[in-house]
Amino acid sequence: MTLAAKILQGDRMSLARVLTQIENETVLGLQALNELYTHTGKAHLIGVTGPPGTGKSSLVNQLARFYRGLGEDTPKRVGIVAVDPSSPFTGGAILGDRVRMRDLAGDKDVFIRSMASRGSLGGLAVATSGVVQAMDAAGYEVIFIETVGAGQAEVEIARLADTVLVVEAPGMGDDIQAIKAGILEIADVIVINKADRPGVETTTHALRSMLQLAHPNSHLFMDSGNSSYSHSNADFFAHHEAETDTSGFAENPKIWTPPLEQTVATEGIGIADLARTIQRHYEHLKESGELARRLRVRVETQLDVLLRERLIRHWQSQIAEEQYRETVDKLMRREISPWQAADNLIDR
Ligand SMILES: Nc1nc2c(ncn2[C@@H]2O[C@H](COP(=O)(O)OP(=O)(O)O)[C@@H](O)[C@H]2O)c(=O)[nH]1
Ligand SMILES: [Mg+2]
Repeated sequence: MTLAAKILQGDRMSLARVLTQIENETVLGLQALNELYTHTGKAHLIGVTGPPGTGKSSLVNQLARFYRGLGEDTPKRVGIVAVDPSSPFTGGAILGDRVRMRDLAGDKDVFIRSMASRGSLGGLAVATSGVVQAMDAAGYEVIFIETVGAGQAEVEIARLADTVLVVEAPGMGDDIQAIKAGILEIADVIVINKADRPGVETTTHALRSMLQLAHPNSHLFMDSGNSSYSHSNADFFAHHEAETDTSGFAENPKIWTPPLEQTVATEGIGIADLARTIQRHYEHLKESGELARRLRVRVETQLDVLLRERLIRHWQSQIAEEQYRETVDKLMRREISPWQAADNLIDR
């Protein structure tokens, strides 16, 4: 029996082994993914991102407990992928996660995997997507993708998800500029965790202002035909306008308004509400056709990365090292331009 077949039968050991193969991009890993791919596309992928220390792992732990039946009648199987794009080591942050997610240890319907940086960012995103696909095929119905930090890497990885939670915390609100507008743009739900700490209102207010500042002309957006879905913070602004002018804009089922949710992850406060909001977003994605659209973008992105990789590898196997060196020498002597050099090396 192949590893993939064992995974489809629910064998955790085989899944763990295949995930390692996928991370290392081995032939065995790729073979397994080929076999597993037709079984993917069923899981709800939830991205969790935001600055370090805001409580992402604690939140994932609580949400996972919720999905495991603490707050729901039908328990779901939960997969968790913790990605650290900043570190090549599975060091401190991940160890901390283990402690935060201790509650889930021993539950055979929860699968936790940590991934650290290896090589290129594109490579990490592809590896993460492979790991998520294997978990999806293995029957994990809700899969969390937690990323550390708040840079471009996080945005790339968060895009792998259907629903993106951006987690912030009070105190960081004082330094609101630190919150990258880019990270708010990809948010489907904004979570203000550590709501037990002073300054929650300040942070909430600051985040609202940030969203409005990012789209000062959002009223123009509101007036335009709003039948098309826009994954934009303008929707958020529009919602607040709608609350007062009762234009009914917010009632448009095709428009998603990224809500702000307050939680205390360490106490489990606000988790049920957050889970409901996540579910509402998933329903919205399905009803509006946005789920299919995001899936298509994801499939295209993955295909593009793979094509690029393979084309370069193919090209490298065709070209003599000697010819490459000679071309660089010519470039150094300014005999040809880099554009000519590239052309020369490609259409020989
Ligand atoms: N006071 C308070 N502390 C929290 C809360 N959520 C998490 N923490 C603590 O904040 C620290 C960082 O949490 P962690 O989940 O590792 O954050 P991450 O880096 O975003 O994954 C830990 O010491 C948690 O116990 C909360 O809601 N309130
Ligand atoms: Mg964490």
